[in-house]
Amino acid sequence: MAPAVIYGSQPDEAPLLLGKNGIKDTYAASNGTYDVKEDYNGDYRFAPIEEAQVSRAMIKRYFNMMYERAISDVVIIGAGSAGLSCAYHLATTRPDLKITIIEANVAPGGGAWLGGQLMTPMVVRKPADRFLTEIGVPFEDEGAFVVVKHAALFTSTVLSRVLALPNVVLMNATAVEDLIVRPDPRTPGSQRVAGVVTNWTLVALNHDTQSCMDPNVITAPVIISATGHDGPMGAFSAKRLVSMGLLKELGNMRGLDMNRAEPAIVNGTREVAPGLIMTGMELSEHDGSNRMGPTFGAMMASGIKAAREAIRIFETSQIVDGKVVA
Ligand code: AHZ
Repeated sequence: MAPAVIYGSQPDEAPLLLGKNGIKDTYAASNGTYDVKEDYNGDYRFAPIEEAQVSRAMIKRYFNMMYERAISDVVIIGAGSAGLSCAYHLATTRPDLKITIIEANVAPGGGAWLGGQLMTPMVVRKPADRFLTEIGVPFEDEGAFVVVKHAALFTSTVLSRVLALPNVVLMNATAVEDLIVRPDPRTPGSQRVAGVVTNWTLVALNHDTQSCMDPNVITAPVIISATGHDGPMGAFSAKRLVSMGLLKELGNMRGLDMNRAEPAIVNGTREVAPGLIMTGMELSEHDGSNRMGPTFGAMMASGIKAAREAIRIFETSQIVDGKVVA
């Protein structure tokens, strides 16, 4: 049987051939052969590496990815429970679309690593449990709702499913600082959101301490904002729509009512401004709807609805070079 190639075959990354069982063998590489050994009794030996190979392995992939995604099909702002659910549904339904997720935090997942009051279980009201079944998250059935034993089981599963999809990239530690707007060819006289303005989050947090540090841009015919309710980073697009005159005023998130809040978020998920779909708790700030507190079904269902809205835009628009032209 031919040995398995376990490293890339780029000239700056020696292709390594894995021997029988991968336990100990001689590795053949373009620059010679060497021994490795998987020995946990004090003689574990790695294949050799040059520091520059590590740098180049990262740099070329990351910057090729940025180059390629400068024009994306869909940008999702925020990788919380709504943004990730949206990314999963959209990327699996439309594998032809290049979906780029921008997450300001180093750790994707937003507020979905815990349930409520820093407790671990996650409550999901039916029928949103169907999404858990689809992505393979086990739960306990309590009748009208289900409970995942740890919120992190949901978040790590949806995150790993999303990241494994070939049409999705995630740029974390990257903040959306502004929106690109152009005259809307579909509605004369109105503005269309046509992309995002980004910066490394650590740079975005330091605009007041340094001289001008200009941003980068990504254009896309559809932007999906999933930045959560107001907070240090939240409700970004809703607030920006107000400050640039595309929304009169914020509705402001109302007090907690689980029964009103969850359907309001799911059913209200829509294209709130041409080119900009809003999902998850950011919508409560835009529309002035209630919060639901620690029940997460609406985040999953709103994410799915946002994905469906995006598909509708693709099916009804003429798009050239990442721009809606008609
Ligand atoms: O870091 C933010 C988080 O991961 C990210 N984000 C915010 N602003 C950003 C920006 N650029 C890039 N300018 C940005 N990323 O967006 C993510 C939002 O995730 P979240 O978990 O805060 O929001 P969600 O709507 O997905 O889930 C809300 C969960 C809540 S809050 C709540 C309540 O308070 O009642 N109830 C539920 C279920």
